[in-house]
Amino acid sequence: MSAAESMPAPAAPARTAPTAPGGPHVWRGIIEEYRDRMPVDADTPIVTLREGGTPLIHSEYLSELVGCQVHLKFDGANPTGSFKDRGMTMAISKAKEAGAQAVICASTGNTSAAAAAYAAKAGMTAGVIVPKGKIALGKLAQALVHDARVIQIDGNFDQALTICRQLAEQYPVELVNSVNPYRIDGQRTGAWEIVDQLGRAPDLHVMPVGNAGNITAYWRGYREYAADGLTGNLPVMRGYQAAGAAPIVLGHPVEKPQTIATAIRIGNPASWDQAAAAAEESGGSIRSVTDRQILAAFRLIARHGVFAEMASASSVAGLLALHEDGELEPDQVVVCVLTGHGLKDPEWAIAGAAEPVTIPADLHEAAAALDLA
Ligand code: AN7
Repeated sequence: MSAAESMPAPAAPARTAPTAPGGPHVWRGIIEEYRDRMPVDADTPIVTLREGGTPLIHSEYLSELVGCQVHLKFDGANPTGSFKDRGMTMAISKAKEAGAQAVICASTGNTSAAAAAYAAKAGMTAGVIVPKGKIALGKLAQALVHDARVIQIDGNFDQALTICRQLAEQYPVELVNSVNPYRIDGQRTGAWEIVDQLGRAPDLHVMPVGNAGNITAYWRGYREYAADGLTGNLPVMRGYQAAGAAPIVLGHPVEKPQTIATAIRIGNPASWDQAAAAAEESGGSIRSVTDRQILAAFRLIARHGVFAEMASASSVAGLLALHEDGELEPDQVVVCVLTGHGLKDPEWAIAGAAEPVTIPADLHEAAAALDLA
């Protein structure tokens, strides 16, 4: 009898594959993982790229430097390379449930990348409006590769958002910026993951602030877990804007925001009041860091193995500023959120690095170039 004859006949393929197959070690995406806390029911079509479940990375270097236990929540490890996927899986699933065929958003880059990807997965059309010349190349590439309709304006994010709000009011398109409450619902999962990963909430939570949706979502997430007894403590929330785009710090909108951290180049955040409330209720603050501080933090974490984008580095810049100002208590548990991946904008990485060495294809030359010989 040949081996082939002893093999059982292949099972007939299942008529419909489950939407989220996998055993106990397979991450199913934030909606399935936290289904009982999400505004979905059995009929909601779940549009997912298996976002979330991102690493919480303990930083020995930063811990030693500031005298605390510092963890980096690396949301650059999401499918489109930023935390926006957490909100977008919810917003696009609910848009699909409502029968929408098209979605629209304004963006400094990451929201448009996520909207384009999730709309493509759902078989919907995405329109994205971005400030011309002010979004990272990788983010533009993402919107284009997923066939979004990309509109560039001679203007900034705030103006783009105004146009998108009006489009959604006057035309049959669903707005998927974070003024869409489902976006915030999805982004709460970042806080839940941190508590699930640490076994408690951190003492101090540090993050970038742009349009201010994410800090709103994190604070809600922590409070909900605390209300349900899943954490006994709540963190102090500290948000960091870029100094040239710091409306909440200044107390008034900034008409012409400027910063190298283009993701948070926002002068009139939509969730301003909620962000201010999160800071106040938690005993924290919204402050600013300069582009120089952001760039230094970007390089520092990269030198220790984590490549996050410029805007994300504002959280670490903020932590370092707290340390320098003597505002950290020893041995606190700290989480800095790294919201997006450094690969979004490789130009920044290359700009600050030494030129690669070019040699003939030769062992001895290689050994010499590496200072081995
Ligand atoms: C990497 O993509 O606003 O305070 O249009 O991409 O919730 O706005 C991006 C924001 C932080 C700020 N880090 O979060 C957009 C957009 C990264 C970001 C923020 C953004 P919010």
